[in-house]
Amino acid sequence: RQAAFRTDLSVLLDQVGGGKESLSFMKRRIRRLAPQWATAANRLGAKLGQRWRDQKKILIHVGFLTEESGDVFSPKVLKGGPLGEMVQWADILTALHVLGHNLKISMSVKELQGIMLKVVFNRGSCPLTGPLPFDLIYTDYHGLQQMKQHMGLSLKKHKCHIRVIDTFGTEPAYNHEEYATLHGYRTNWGYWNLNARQYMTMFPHTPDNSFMGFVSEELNETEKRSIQQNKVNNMAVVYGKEASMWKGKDSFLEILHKYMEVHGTVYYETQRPPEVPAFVKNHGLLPQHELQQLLRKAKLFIGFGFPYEGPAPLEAIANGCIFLQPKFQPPHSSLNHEFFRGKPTSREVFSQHPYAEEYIGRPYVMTVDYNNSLEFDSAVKEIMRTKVEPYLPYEYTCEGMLERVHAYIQNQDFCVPEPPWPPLSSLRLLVSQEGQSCVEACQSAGFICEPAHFRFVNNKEALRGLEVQCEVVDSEINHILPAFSVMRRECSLQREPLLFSCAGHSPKYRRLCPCRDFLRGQVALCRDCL
Ligand code: U2F
Repeated sequence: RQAAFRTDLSVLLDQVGGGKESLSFMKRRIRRLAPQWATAANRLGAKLGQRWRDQKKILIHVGFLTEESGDVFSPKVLKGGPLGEMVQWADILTALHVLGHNLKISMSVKELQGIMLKVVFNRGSCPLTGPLPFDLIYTDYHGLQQMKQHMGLSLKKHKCHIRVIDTFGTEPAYNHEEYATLHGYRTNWGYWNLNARQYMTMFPHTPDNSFMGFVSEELNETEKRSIQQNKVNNMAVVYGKEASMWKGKDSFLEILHKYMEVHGTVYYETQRPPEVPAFVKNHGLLPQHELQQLLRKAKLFIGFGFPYEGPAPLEAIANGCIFLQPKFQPPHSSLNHEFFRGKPTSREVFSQHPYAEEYIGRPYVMTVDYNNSLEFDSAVKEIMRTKVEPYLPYEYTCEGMLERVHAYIQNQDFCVPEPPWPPLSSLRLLVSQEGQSCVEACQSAGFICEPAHFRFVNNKEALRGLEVQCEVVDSEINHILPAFSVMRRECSLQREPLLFSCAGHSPKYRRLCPCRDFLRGQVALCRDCL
């Protein structure tokens, strides 16, 4: 069947159910952004014209909100706990619904079992042994574990249909069970032996994974103009809804307060948290739409290092603020920071919000060394002088997210060995420097690493084409391959396709890197990808 765009979200809102604060938060968000999604659906509809879109049967099982996973998130929704994951799931549900797919949604193991039982009843076929009644399954690491328990071996058989929503991403070396175990990449999460592109992240962290994202506020021209007229040049909002995020930040707050009125949205029960200085105007945790109003007036949104990589800086910039954040030197990673420890990635994080730094940058984002109080001081002064317009990268608009999810759903196929998407026309073969990853090598040439293209460059012809001097060409299981050592004139190809990795690097090796072009503002897609 052909999928038809939907602009009415009432069926979706009924499907999400209720009771828990996390679900109420998601429903409020879905309702609030409904007009924005409707406009986006119409625009994307016009852009795609008469193109056929398959309607898919999709199961969505949100594992981290189930009681069985411990659900630590729901009780903290109104108390300053993380909301980023709920923002993203609300937007994923909306995007799939708006694109016109057939959704079954489960937020508890009981619902999951109910859905599976209904399938048995309606079709007379058992999901444990028969064909999978879904084209796609969106879940997370908790959900994956639960589905393994309840579907047993059949999950393995249907693995290629799964998509795992994974905020910070999973690199191939951590995902391959045997390799991870043998080489010290074993963590709490990885080792599912999926194709690494089946993990979908919140920001485009490593191109080894697919970038799912979420959306932010969009403003029309009238709103943009009125925001610019009503900006209060000396008003700052601090990023951090939990008091602990303010701990030890007094000296920066003092400097900031020399120039600006400082606002906060820190959760508190009865008394002002001691971490928040008396001169700060604390509004308490605000509902999302009230936070947006506050950001519309403010000139500066300032981060103190935590939380990492959340949605709020994008919302601030979309509402015309400049985001000031600390540089991390040395970078934070799973090797040296508690928060990242045990996460299946060795990505190094060079600032609180690398996406804001690398993809948005000045004048909207200023990343400075907070240990240097002069630098900090002059950044604040510069921000007060600088005029910016509200800005939102296309990939974080509703239309951008719909376009990307549409492209994935219609084209990404992990069930066939040689999928034709992304098209080969987008491939640009490059060689990395020694010690450089393919993420960096492609980036420095204005491209992005495309793991789907490794299979085209993992051969002798590619080495010959590059005029690499190889005395031997062998094939091994190692996540930095294909690569060669100049010194030793050794060339190695990759024997395990699951270990094709953009992220890997090694000091002695130059890597063969399959890069591709990308659309401006939509890094997930190449020029011929749509
Ligand atoms: C990130 O999670 P957080 O929830 O801490 O991320 P934030 O950037 O603070 O923002 C989440 C949402 O909270 C909303 C705001 C954002 O959409 O509109 N909000 C609000 O409704 N009221 C307020 O007063 C203040 C903010 C990240 F997303 C997670 O993946 C990580 O686990 C976490 C830790 O790094 O950081």
